Amino acid sequence: MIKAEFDKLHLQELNLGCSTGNQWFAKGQLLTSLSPVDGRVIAQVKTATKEDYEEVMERAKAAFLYWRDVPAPHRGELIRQLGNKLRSYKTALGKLVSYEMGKSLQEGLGEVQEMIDICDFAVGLSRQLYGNTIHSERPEHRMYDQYHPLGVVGIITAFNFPVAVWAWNATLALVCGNVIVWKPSEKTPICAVACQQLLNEVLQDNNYPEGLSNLLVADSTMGKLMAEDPRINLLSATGSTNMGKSVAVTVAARLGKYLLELGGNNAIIISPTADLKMTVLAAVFGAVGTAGQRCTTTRRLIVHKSILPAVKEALVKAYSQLKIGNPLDATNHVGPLIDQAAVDNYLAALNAIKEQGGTFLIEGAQLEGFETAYYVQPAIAEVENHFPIVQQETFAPILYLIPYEGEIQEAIEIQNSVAQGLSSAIMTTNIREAELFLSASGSDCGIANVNIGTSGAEIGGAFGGEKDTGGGRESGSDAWKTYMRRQTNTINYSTTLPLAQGIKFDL
Ligand code: UN1
Repeated sequence: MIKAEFDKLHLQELNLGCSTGNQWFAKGQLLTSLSPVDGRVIAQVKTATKEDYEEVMERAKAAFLYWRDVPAPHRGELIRQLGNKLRSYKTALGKLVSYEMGKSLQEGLGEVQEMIDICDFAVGLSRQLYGNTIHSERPEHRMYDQYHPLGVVGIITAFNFPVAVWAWNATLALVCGNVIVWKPSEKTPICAVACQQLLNEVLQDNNYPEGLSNLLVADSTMGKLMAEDPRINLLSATGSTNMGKSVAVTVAARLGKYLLELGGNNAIIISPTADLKMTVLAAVFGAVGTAGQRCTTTRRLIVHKSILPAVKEALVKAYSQLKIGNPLDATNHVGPLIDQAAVDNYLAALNAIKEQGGTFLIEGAQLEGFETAYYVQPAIAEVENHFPIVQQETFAPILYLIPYEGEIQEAIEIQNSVAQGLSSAIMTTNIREAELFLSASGSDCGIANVNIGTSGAEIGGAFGGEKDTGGGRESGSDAWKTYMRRQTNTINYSTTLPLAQGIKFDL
């Protein structure tokens, strides 16, 4: 089946993981992509070397000099065509995402839909890169601010959203007049080759030059090169907090710009007035969707003691209905983890929960009888928020239950008492609780929801979070401003030179 999808994505001939558009080259070692679904080899790609990187950067720099002068709505036209291309390849790309990453087919298709949505957003944006006009304090003067392209935008993405997170960055960066250099996760190189190939086809249709969109399939040393390189004007990196801290230090040392979207430790507060049916649906999708490997995955439920027995009962019932198995089979809810290292982390976390005093409502285990050893049982554990294991993000389907007894402030305090600050939610029908949760003394996260879960954000909002999540914002709202440089302009159309602040300087 997957071979046919490959052919549809025009991947038959490609075994090179470095591209500047039409041209593919790479001198590095072969990287083998194995599917976590059935353990089969999907394909091999040659990785990019340091020398290949130099070639890419030279072409990217040259392409920027051309692209920055193309009017923004014309840049938007390229993205409009990319959106259409993605519409026609949605099934093929969605299946590839599901097969290479292991998420359910529905979620693979959903990821491609996010790409299409951000294309639509970016097309509109290409006519709305607005600055302000400002009234000058000096007579016959005019002031405004405007936004110019930055240059080369580096994009580092993680395996869990192998195509959508690239699209969030790539589409905005391109309509803003930048060129892009993408280093995808080594765990999902074929998804990256497919995206680059689809964008290449659109670039070719428009006779655009090499270097506008570049791909570097390589290991993390390539990410390090990008972080150190002053030719990368913005480095947007998605991944673990450890990775982000290393990127931040390296980029900051050269006073460069970075945009970080790192780990989450997302909680849903369940108040006594919550609609239990909606709550369970939100919690279960949030906890087991993408097998717990979203940065927005629901990791903690902070439940009022009075409804804890009812919540537990409903969760056990819902988990007993979960179907675990091949994610390309649309009847399954949960696919495999990405690889053995992920399974090891999951098992280590289960041990740590026991050692630190937690108890299991649903025991976790590595499952047998599947096509690979990466399928695991989604687990639920009763814990205390301060346990070291609860404080860290384990990229696996482990849901923590934490009770609170008093008022909503206590639940908010627990919710905020972690290092990460990405996504958060409250399930309540009490307007006072909801408003407090959203107020300055409420959730400290970049995303705060009422009566929906922590994951599955729409592209229209700015996406990202505070504290150890890195502070960056991608995707919608005015996140585009990060991809541009701001300039303040003052024009004097009088015949005199009055100074600001009323200063007199007569000669
Ligand atoms: C991620 O896990 O890095 O909000 C991105 C969500 C998705 C994006 C997740 N729209 O769950």
